[in-house]
Amino acid sequence: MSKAEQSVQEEAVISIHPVAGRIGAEIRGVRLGGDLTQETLATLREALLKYKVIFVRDQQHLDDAGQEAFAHRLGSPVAHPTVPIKQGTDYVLELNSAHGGRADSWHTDVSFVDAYPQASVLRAIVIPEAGGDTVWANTAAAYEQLPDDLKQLVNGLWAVHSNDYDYAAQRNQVSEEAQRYHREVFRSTVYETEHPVVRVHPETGERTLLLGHFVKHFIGLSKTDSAQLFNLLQNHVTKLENTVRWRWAAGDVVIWDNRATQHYAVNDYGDQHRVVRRVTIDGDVPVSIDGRRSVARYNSSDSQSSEAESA
Ligand SMILES: O=C(O)CCC(=O)C(=O)O
Ligand SMILES: [Fe+2]
Repeated sequence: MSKAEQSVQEEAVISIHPVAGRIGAEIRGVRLGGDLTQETLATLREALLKYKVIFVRDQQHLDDAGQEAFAHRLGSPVAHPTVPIKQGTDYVLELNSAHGGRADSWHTDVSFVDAYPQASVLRAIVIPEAGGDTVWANTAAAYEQLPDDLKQLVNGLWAVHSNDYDYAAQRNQVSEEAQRYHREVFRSTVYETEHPVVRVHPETGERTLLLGHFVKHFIGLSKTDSAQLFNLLQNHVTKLENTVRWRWAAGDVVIWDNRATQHYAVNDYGDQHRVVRRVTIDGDVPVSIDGRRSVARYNSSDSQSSEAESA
């Protein structure tokens, strides 16, 4: 690279281009990595809080280590509680369509633990020629758009989230392999956590709806009532006006605020190969409108260890 080209790159102006009306912006003029300036980092953070999900094209220079180094700049990366990390990495979780890795139902990442990740950084490795988009929904806008009477209903409501949820019921097509993976790996340790349905965002102060497919039931409601209320509320979260859809290209990096969004990986690409890699950033324990904190009430490895101790 000549001196002149280098200085053009150093001076590259970062620009922000909203993608949908209520969520999502593409950031141009940035080269992600562990060596970002404080100024660039502040710009990214601000955009993330405002737009909830930010898209960066053409980050082919990043490898797994580079993705992890970038994640370190956003906070403390954290491994998934049950799914093994990709070999040779510290935190990378790979979703490979060839091995049943298709996240085709609406969720907030890892919401079955109390301090679930504040953000996820997802990098596209192999993308089908057509299909395989991802959709994000803005859970702050979803709360804001609720009619007042529904706001009253959810303001004091709490839900139990677990990784032992009904995996097959939430999807149209589920392969044998995916079901086995869910049973043997994903819920190898079972977690249950009580979260407020309305979480106050720790940085923006916005009220967000905390739902998604890890919800088992609402506290104080029967399974049947819970299911109906869940569908009603989820329908508000995932209204098209509230979403943004991204057409991936290999080398894209997408970062979302996991405290203010849900997402869904569209499973419309059949046998085509799709691989994405994720690093999540540690989060804090949610707080309700009335200042109560989420409670982790169970995890099956704890109960095994206490049984072992008492035996
Ligand atoms: O495959 C995708 O686009 C998203 C997968 C997902 O749910 C995640 O990485 O958290
Ligand atoms: Fe996810």
